[in-house]
Amino acid sequence: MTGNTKALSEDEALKERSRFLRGTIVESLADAATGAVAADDAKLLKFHGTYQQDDRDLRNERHKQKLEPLHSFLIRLRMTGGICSPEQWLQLDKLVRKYANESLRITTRQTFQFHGVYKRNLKAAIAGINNALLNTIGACGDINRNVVCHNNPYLSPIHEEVYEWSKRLSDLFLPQTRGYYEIWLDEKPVASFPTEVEPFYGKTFLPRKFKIGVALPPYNDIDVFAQDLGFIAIVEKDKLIGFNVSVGGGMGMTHGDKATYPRLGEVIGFCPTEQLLAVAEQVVAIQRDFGDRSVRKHARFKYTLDDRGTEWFKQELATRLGFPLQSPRPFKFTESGDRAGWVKDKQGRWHLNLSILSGRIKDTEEIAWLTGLRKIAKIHEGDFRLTASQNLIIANVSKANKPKIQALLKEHRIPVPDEQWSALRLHAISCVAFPTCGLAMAESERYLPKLLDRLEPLLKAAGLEQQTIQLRVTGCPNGCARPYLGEIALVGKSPGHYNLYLGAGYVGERLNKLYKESLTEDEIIAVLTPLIERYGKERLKDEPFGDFVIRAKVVAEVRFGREFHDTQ
Ligand code: SRM
Ligand code: SF4
Repeated sequence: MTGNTKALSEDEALKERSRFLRGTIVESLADAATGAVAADDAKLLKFHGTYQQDDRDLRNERHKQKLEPLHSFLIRLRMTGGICSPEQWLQLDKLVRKYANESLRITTRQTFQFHGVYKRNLKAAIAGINNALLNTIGACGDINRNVVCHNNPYLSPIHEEVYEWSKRLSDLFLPQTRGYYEIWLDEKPVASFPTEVEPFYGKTFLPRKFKIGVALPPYNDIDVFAQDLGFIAIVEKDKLIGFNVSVGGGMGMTHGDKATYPRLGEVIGFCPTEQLLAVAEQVVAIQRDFGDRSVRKHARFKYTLDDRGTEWFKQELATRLGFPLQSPRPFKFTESGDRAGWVKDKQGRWHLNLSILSGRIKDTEEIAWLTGLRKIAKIHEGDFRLTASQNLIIANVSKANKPKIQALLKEHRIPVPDEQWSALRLHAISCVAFPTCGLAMAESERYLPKLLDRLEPLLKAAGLEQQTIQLRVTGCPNGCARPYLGEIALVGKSPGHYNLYLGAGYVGERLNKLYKESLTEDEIIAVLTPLIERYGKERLKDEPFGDFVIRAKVVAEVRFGREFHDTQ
């Protein structure tokens, strides 16, 4: 590969010698003396869609008792555009009750995660997912991840067509190694590994994770500018004519390290539909060949672009394609996030948008989410759609089935969002964080309900209950809930302390800015109270909160990722 001359990172050597991601995973899984796998295998397992974790609630206590951490694994599925059938739902439900912590978790990339799978159950769980005709390959690791797509293909034939393109994009970047099938599905080993090839990725795959998303204006429900590669569908005279191409989005950064920053994708051109796959392939190939393979913190595509310049990139892309991209076509996003409650489409079918806080589907004392949705899956004739805001659509419900589903929702106390719900709650997103995430610095998923309970009265008092404000919470700066696109965002700094960011664009078109550092909950409320009061009184007609805080000079506008850390 071309690009860097610096020493390669250890991860590159590991990929190279891994025999196409096999490593010693089989031996690690068989080692009953520990709940963990060998360190190298833990890295390789990511490419297979699973992460080794430990229960952080128990970490100190087990350390004191000289026990090894309580290891378990998360499993992440690959599920393009977040679609699964009722049969698949039922099989996943069965698997999480048998092998995981009895919960399904909808992620911010429209797929499911299982948490709490012990090593001894890992193979059976992954095999079970494959039996459900789903898989986990390439859901994590230095590879193209789950392709996200606008969330309801039934809305129109064009929605369906755009979804089909996202599936093709996903298939284009699937790894070819048989290692996955040998390890998890007992496929006969390939006789001689040197003859196996990864035609696109090669032995070392990509320098870092890579993410693709497809949006269909006016909805930016997938945060297309947060994707390494975003496609914006362009429709003329009711016909899909092609896609604008956005490059270099990404959220991750490290507190206090200005060399790392979130960045929004730039729209660099337009391609007709028939060129889409060629464009995607060459964009990813440029990152494969020029991305930084020495310093992993600097290995994302956004840094390749900023280091070499967008003009260089456009030129390189045109050379590889044999043609330049056309000029971008006009488009306008006016909506982001999900709709709420029952929606009827043009064919008279119903779609129920359920709001699931942090995407966690489990039975609690208040709501029997897992049981209720299992019963619904048993009678549902349409399918399920997961959204990039961690919500669920029970899609394609017939008029006859609607009352049956309504009865099951009621029986299991599953709330249907209506006009009584605060718009803040409907749009809030949070990452997982404690107890499973090894990188969490503060609570996130477990903190969101409490935070909402304190923020909602402030909005009510200001007459803003129905005003959508994008709220994002994460337990660390890695950005898994895309916090730098929150009009209000809290990013964990240390237990109970958060950095407060304000001012992102309502439809994901502008990053936010650090406003206050390391606040406790009481400090967060104290800081937000006067801002929300002012917004209630001084906002212009239809002015989103993110725009207001910039107009009111509370924070400065961030135009480029590189300016993210600049002081005002
Ligand atoms: Fe993420 C790492 C969870 C979406 C940026 N992310 C992790 C790990 C695996 C922690 C780890 O490396 O040990 C987290 C597991 C927590 C757990 O216990 O489940 C984790 N990320 C998640 C999920 C489950 C959050 C959620 O609440 O839904 C999301 C799974 C998405 C999926 O289905 O594929 C998730 N992660 C994201 C997103 C949002 C997106 O893709 O739209 C981002 C920001 C966009 C981006 O990639 O720039 C994101 N995750 C990261 C990063 C920072 C990457 C960087 O460029 O610096 C890390 C850390 C890393 O890779 O080193 C990370
Ligand atoms: Fe973990 Fe940080 Fe991602 Fe939250 S943002 S899931 S704490 S890595």
